[in-house]
Amino acid sequence: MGPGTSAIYMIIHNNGTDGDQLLSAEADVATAVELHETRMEGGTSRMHKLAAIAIPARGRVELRPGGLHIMLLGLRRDLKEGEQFTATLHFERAKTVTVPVPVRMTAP
Ligand SMILES: [Cu+2]
Repeated sequence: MGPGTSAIYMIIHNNGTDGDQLLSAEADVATAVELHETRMEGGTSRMHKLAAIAIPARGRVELRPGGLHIMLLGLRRDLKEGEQFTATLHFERAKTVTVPVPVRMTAP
């Protein structure tokens, strides 16, 4: 997505009876991690920083190219296809969740 940046995509499930919110994320491969949403505006896609991503009760939210994503900014090193790093997600209710993130290259 540009030099020194990348994005994390995943599906977040909430099996609970209460809604939850993803509040922030961390990954040691990046100096900054932000919650983003890509939206089309006047024919061009632009990314917006979000304060949180809501996960509905007994529902799921898909983070995917062209939509919601976790943005990695200021990568500390090149990410290589096939490697894996760890991301830490902070939720309002579920608290801290650590997930493995496999690296895949996508066409620019
Ligand atoms: Cu982004």
